[in-house]
Amino acid sequence: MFPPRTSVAVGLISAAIAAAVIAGCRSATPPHAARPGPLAGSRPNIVFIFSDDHAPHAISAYGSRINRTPNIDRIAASGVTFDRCYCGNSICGPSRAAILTGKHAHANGFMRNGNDFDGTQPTFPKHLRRAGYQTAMIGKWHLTSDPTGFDHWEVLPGQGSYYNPDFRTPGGRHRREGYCTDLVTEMALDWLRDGRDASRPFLLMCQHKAPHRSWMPGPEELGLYRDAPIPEPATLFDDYAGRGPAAPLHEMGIRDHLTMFYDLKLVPTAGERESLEGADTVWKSRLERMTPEQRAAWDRAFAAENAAFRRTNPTGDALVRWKYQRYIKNYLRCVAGVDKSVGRILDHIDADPALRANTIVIYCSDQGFYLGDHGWFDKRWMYEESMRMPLLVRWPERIASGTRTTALAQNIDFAATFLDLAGAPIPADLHGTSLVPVLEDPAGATVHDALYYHYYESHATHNVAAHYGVHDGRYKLLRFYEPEHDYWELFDLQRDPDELRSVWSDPDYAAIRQRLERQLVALRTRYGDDTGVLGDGAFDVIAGVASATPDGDGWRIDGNATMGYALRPLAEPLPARATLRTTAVIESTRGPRTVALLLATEDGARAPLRFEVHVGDGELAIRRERRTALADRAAPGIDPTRVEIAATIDRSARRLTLRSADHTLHADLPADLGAITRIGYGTDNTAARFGPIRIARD
Ligand code: SGN
Ligand code: CA
Repeated sequence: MFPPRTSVAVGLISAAIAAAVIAGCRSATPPHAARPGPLAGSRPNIVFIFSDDHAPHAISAYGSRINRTPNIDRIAASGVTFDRCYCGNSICGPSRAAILTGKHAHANGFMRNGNDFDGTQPTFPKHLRRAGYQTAMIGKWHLTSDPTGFDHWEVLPGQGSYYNPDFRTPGGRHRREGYCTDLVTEMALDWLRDGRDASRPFLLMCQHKAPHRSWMPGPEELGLYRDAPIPEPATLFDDYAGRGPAAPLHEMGIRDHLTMFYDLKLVPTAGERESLEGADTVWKSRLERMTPEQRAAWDRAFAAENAAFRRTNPTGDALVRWKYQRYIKNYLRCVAGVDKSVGRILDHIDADPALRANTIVIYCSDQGFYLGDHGWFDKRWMYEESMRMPLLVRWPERIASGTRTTALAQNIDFAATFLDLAGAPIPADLHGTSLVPVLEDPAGATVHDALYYHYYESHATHNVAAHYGVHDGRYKLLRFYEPEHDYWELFDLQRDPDELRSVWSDPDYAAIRQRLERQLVALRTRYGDDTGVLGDGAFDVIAGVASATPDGDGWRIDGNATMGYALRPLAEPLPARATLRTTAVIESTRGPRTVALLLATEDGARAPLRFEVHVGDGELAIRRERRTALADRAAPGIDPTRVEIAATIDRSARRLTLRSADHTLHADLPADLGAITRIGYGTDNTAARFGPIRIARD
C-alpha cells in the first residue's frame, strides 16, 4: 500500500541544495515501506518537538549549506520531510495560537505578539484530552495567558531566558539552574519516564526557546564553528530593487540593526557604556543571570575574537561580514543545542520498543528566519525564508521512511492531523485540514491548492508593513495594504527562488496574477477574514489597526496594537483654538480598554507627530505619541465601555484639555507646536465604534 520511495521532487529548493538533500538521503537509512493500515484513528503517542525561529535552511535534511543537524536528520531518515510547510503569520505567538486552534489569527484572536490568548476557546490538546490522551506542555509558550488543556504544564514566562530560566507552573514561578534547551529536554524526559500514565496515549509538547534572539549558545556549544567561516547567503547585500517600498524600510538589517553588545557579544568599553542605545542597554542583564562558572566559560569563548575585532576594527562591508559571522555562528550553536535535544528524546523513545512502535515524533518550529538572507535577521515577511517552516514526522514502521513531500501544508493543519490520528472528531470550523493522507502517500497526496497568509504588526519592532497574500507553491501574491504602503507583489518562485523581482506588473504574468487574486479573495472568504480592510482611502496614515470600516457616520476601528491609530487629513488646519468631540463604544478587547482621539502635526518625517487623549479603564491620559505621557490621572467611575471624549486645543495658550464624563485633564504643549493637519482615532487592542469627530471653533 505504501511503496518504498527515495527522495521525491524537491520543488523550490535550488539545484545545489537539492543535490545535497539527495546525497543526505542516500547516506541515511535506506527507505523502507510502511506497514499497511490506516493511520487515522491509530491513536499514537504524539511527541511534538518545537523550536523557536529555526529556519529549514539551517537543517541538513533540508540541504543546509551552513550546518549539520544529525539528529533532526534521523527524523527525516525514518519518516516524511515536508518541503512546503508554511505558517500563516510569520511570528511567534500567532503561529503557536494557529497550531493550537487550527485557525488563522483573525479567528483565534491572537494576531500579534502581546495579545492575550483566549484560553477558553477549543484547542487540539483539549480535544485530545477529551479523547483520552494525557497532555503535557513544557518550555516556551509565549501566549501570555496560562496554558489550558494540559494535565501538566511548566512554561517559560514570555520569551524566557537562555541561562537559569524561570518557569511558570499552576503552582507559581521558580528558577531552574542550567541552560534552557538542556533543562526543557530534561523536564520532557522526566515526564516521559515518571510523569505519565502508561495506560493512556499521550501528547508531549517539548518547546524550546532556542534559537531565538539573542542567540545565546549553551556551554557545550560555545566552541563550535571557531575558525570555521560560515558561507554567506547570496542575498546578504540585497538592495531591495525589484520589490515594493516596504522592504527597504525594514529594521532587521545585519548591517544597521544588530546591536554590538546585546546581539553580537562584544563587551562595551567604559566609554561605550555611557552611550548605549536600544537593546544594548540591557546587554548585561542576560549575562547577570549566569553562575560564575557559566559566565567564565562565556567570557572565555568570545575573548580572543573580541580582542581581534577591536584590533582590526572592520568597517563597511567587512563589518557586515563580521556581524553576519558572529550572528550566524551563535544562531547555529543554539540550533546544535536543539539538535542534541532531539537526539536525546529519540534515544529515549528508541530504547523502549513499545514506545518506539506507538509514538509519532514531529519536529517543527514556529516560523522560519532570515539567516542573513536579504541582509536580514528576524522574520515577519511572507518571503520564503520566514514563511517556510520545518516539518519532519516519523513513526517507524507506520509511515514510509526517508521520504519527502512537496504537498502544501500549513501550521493550521496540525490540529486536524493530530485529532485525525487520535480518532477524535475534527470540528467543522477548523481552518486546517488533516495531513494524514500526505503521511500515508507523501508523493501522491495533496490537501491544499493554495495557502493564505496575513501579518499584522506593522510599525512594531523591526518595522514590517502589514500584508496578506496567497502562495500556491509556485507563485506568490502579496498585498501590502496600509495607506502608506499600498501595493502588490508577485513572485515566480521557480524562476526567481530568492524573490528578488516582483512580476506583478509584467504583462506576461497577467493571467497568473488574476488567478491568484481570485484565489486570495476566495481564501479570505473561506476563512472569514475581514481584517486588513482599512477605510478605503479615508485615512492616509494608519497602523496597528486590523480593520477600519464605516459605521453610520463614524467608524468601527479594530485596534491590534498598543495604540493602533488611524489619521485623516483635514481640509484645512485646525484654527488656533478648537474643541473636538467624539464618542466610543467598546465592543471587544484583547487587553486593557483604551480609546483615544488623536490630533497630529506634520514633522516633515515619515510619521506625523501625534497628541493623543486617552480614556481607558478608569484612567485619563494625554500623551505625545504612545510613550510620553504629558498628563495622566485616575478617573474613577468612568464607564470603560462607553465613553465621550472632548479635547480642546489652544495653541496660543499651549494647552490641551481632555474632558470625559465629569473629569477634566490639562497638559502643556510644546512652544513650537505646528498646525494640526490631521485628526483621527486610536485604540489599544480594542475594537470600538467611534462616532464622527465634530469640530467647534471656540
Ligand atoms: C523580541 C526580539 C525581536 C523579535 C520578537 C518576536 N527582540 O522582541 O527581535 O522579533 O521578540 O520574536 S529581543 O531583543 O527581545 O530578542 S518571536 O519569535 O517571539 O515572535
Ligand atoms: Ca518565533
